[in-house]
Amino acid sequence: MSDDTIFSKIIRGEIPAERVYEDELCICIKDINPQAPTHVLVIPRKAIPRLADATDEDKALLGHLMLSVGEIARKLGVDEAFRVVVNNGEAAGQTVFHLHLHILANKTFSEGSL
Ligand code: DGP
Repeated sequence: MSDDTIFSKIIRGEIPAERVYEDELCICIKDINPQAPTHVLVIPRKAIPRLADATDEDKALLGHLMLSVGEIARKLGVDEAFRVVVNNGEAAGQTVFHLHLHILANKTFSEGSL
């Protein structure tokens, strides 16, 4: 698995993406293939391939990503109802092997289901 995924290229500004938020540790971009009216990706600048590859060293970063989700949801005006999804591994639907959190909102979610 290469560290040099499409997301690393987006972080470096080599490939364009619509950024909705960024700070020293992460960026947030609109998903190119949205699965909901609001669908953005929170991507750490550090290239961790999968959530399962994160280590103790990444504790503060993972906390930062979760807090950023809340901040971004508020910024987008969707903080009353959104879902966060992390696909880990090809069999779970992961296609880009650089950790990212999907934020999905502005759609009707069925109660009690994923
Ligand atoms: P996942 O299946 O969890 O690995 O999600 C990868 C997501 O990344 C998928 O929803 C589509 C999105 N994506 C892939 N390539 C690009 C790109 O070049 N630009 C943007 N904005 N999103 C991308």
